Amino acid sequence: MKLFRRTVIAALAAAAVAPAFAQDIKPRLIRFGYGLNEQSNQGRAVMLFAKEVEKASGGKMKVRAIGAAALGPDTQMQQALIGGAQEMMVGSTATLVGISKEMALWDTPFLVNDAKEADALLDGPVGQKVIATLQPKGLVGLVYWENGFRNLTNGTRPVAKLEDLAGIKLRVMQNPVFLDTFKTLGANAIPLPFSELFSALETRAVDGQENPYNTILSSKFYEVQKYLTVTNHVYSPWIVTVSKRWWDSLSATEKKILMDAAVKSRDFERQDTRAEAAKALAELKAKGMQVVELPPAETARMRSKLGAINAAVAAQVGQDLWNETQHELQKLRGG
Ligand code: TK8
Repeated sequence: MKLFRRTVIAALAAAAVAPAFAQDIKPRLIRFGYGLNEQSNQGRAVMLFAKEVEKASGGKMKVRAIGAAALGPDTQMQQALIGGAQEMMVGSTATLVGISKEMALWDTPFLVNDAKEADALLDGPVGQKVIATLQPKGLVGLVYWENGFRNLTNGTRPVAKLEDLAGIKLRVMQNPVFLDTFKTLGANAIPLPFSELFSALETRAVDGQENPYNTILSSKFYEVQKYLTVTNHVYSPWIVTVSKRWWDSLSATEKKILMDAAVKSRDFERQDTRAEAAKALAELKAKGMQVVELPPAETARMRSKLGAINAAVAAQVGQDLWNETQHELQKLRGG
């Protein structure tokens, strides 16, 4: 009798901890890879995701967060997800264009003016249409996180006008739109995985790169780059993806646990990233970087050179999606 009562109490206690029902949740190990280090905005948000999943699954679903590209650069992890050798990752949408051509939409220079527009576009119907293109390719996209507005750094000279970019060996992501954008602007653009970037800058294999303030800070690029130009030339999203092969083996409860945690991680990540970015420029100056704010007239000159890039993106993602995007942006701008 005593034993029976104890068992009932234990069962009730377990149910209180994990309200979603045991048989719907199996013990799972989720290998979650990412490119930046643990101390970055990316690392902090992966940690939050891991905690949320463990909590919601009563400790049955464990997330093993593996940062600093220890599982390989974005493109390698994407293939591991497709093949089912890895469960989850977060990385740049830009490195997904070989898998989904529609992802190139987010590479359009100067597409959005601020974070509010970015959130509305990414979380709205356009962003959902782009995410949906991944499923037939073996990936399930859950949510977009903020990487952020990208800015230019280099170790050669202050870049204060278009002509200053001429001949600068600039690392770009492995993505044709970025490559063409910086070639068009006169730089010597070289595609490289992020995991090779610090050492390429250090050895002067390349002179410069472009990334949000947060990454310039967390990856310590200020140690190997003297000049920073505030260009805000494109807003980069990150995207949280799941192996479709693995996803299809999950119960509805398990899928919901992952999706809910992904949404929480997105909201946390955007806030955290924005708070960090607001302070980062001052910190980068304090670390010795020389900062140039690109004058609006120079931004306008750059934009006017990039007309052909926009047309190429429109052709790649399809004119319908492009028009819908422009229409959404007009609505957001009150037009
Ligand atoms: C991290 C990358 C990075 C991106 C880049 O894996 O490659 O420059 O901005 O955030 O996805």
